Amino acid sequence: MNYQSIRLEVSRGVATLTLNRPERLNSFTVAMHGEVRAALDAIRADRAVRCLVLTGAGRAFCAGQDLADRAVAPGGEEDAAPLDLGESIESHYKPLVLALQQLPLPVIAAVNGVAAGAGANIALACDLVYAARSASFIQSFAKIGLVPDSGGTWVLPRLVGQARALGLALLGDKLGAEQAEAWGLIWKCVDDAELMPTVRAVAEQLACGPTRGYARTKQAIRAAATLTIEASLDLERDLQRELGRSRDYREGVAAFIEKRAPKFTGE
Ligand code: T3D
Repeated sequence: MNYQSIRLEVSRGVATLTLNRPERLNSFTVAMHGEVRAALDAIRADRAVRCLVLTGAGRAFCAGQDLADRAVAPGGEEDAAPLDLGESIESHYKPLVLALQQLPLPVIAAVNGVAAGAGANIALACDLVYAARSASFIQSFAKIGLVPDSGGTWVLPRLVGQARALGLALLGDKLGAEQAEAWGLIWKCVDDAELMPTVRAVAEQLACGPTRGYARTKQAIRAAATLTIEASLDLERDLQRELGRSRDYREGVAAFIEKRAPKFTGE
């Protein structure tokens, strides 16, 4: 497919999806949502892809919704067609967050610059978040009278606790990558020049790993947020039963016994 607002590259088992509207800080339009959806469908269908990296072109990761598409004169809503942001969330942002979380392979956000509004929460929907030291996370919604969306109200208190979640969401201040790591909002902050090499190395490592086990691991950990301990134990039992029959498990055990490196296929 010929993409206009994103780039999609696949190499050595790693798909890299780059949001590519740098002049608008990679903010989302309906067209970009459509392209990201198509790319995620293609990645899901491609058995050669075993890890996804999501990043942004230029100096930003993503500035959330393109507000130029939302421009209404203040107080001029009587003349304008009523804007249904709920429809935008239902059709675009909610499916995107769920698609990233349900993709049966590890998804890494390489946050190369500012991640604002939905852009911040889309990064936080990924399984591992690496950020450049100069990057930042901003819950900008408060500044335009909105609620944090794209999973922000769900994920923020779970990651950083209610006090910090409320501080971030109500004040809309910029949170630097180092502080984000210190608070447990993200996995790692690295020097700017090291971001893509670090993420590439981790992605290639994961792409050579037991992908099916990773898929079930992310499924179980994400499900645990709403399960009882008993239900989580039941889920672990069921997943272990499934994975115990996989080629990768047999290969992992054989490699351990034979004192050699395993060759995982994701099957
Ligand atoms: O609407 C729905 O569907 C509901 C869902 C909403 C989800 C959301 O994401 S709501 C939140 C939307 N996003 C924001 O409110 C963030 C807006 N942007 C900013 O606050 C700032 O741009 C940043 C803090 C991200 C970066 O600031 P700075 O000073 O580094 O850059 P800048 O000069 O503000 O931006 C550079 C250019 O990008 C500028 O254009 P120009 O002047 O060079 O022609 C700016 O207008 C443009 N830009 C940045 N963000 C957006 C944007 N254009 C459209 N939409 C944006 N979100």
